[in-house]
Amino acid sequence: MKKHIVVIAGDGIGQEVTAVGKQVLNRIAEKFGHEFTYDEALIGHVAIEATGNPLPAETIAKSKASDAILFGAVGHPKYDNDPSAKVRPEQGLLGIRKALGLYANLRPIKLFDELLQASSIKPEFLKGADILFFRELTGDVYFGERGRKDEGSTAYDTMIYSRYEVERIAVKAFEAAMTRRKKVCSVDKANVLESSRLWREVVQEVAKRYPDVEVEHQFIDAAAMLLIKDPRRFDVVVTGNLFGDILTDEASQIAGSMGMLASASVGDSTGLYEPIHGSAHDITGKGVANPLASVLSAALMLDISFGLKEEAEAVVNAVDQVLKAGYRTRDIADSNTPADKVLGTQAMGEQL
Ligand code: GGG
Repeated sequence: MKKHIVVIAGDGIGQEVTAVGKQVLNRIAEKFGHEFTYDEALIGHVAIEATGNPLPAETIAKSKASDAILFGAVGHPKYDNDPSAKVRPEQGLLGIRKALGLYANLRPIKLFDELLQASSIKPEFLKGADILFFRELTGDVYFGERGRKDEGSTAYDTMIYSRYEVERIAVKAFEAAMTRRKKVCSVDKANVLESSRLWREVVQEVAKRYPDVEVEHQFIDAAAMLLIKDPRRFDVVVTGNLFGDILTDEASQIAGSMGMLASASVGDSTGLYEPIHGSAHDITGKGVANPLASVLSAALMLDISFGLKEEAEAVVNAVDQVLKAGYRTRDIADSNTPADKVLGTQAMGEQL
């Protein structure tokens, strides 16, 4: 199979982890007789530095012309400490999702057995946890009208959803549930927010088309609590952009680390595959970032965009084997990990 992949490594550790994700894709191509070609494109802070624009037109054009995108991360601390900055790296990521119509962000929470002890949650509440999050990605407060008024002393962001936007993500979630344990939990804040009341109404309508799927609705505050208290009660979770962003960072603790969570953004155009973690400037350039989220994102690409199930499984199995052999990056190491088994980014990649 011939496929053309655009690598958008972005900022901070995005560069380091994406290099390992690409290496793994190359090994798969060699082993299974595929031909993967690559191009590179800029986004985020590195794009602002090079062009003044966090999402250059060339990046969109290359992405649209590709079969899949291997993405790293965006962000830079200089903008975090400058709330008045008009141009920000995150505009690149939000912009590319919108430009490509990538409205569904799949975030599998996969707990490898070997990492049971690495999690912040007690193993007896955790073993067997397996959740697939659907985070809506092109609506909500991230894209609603925002601004300042009263001479800058009041700020607002608008949480907005249309029936169409909710329906299409709900359908994706229910379809996925049909292939899993047939349970959907929809998360909103319908006791307070009008956009959440529409969300719940539409999810209830979609649910009628899937009588075999058990549906529950949880408020975001309760869902955040239940995720830690009893993660095994969840199968598919569907929620909006902001709630999904927050809940999946929380859920990363089920998998042991943010460095373990992959994601797939899909919709109207080329799929984009990225770790859920950001640019992590505190560890950038130190060679210690966990590359496994990028590697597992590459596995999602093989499966979802290319339909290469066996190849995707080979990647997941390789990660499993490396963990079984005791190798850890420092975010998933614990006091029982021998020093010679704690590896840096590249060395971890070489074990796969
Ligand atoms: N790889 C994920 C990433 O770069 N995250 C940083 C970020 O700006 N995230 C915002 C979002 O995911 O909506």
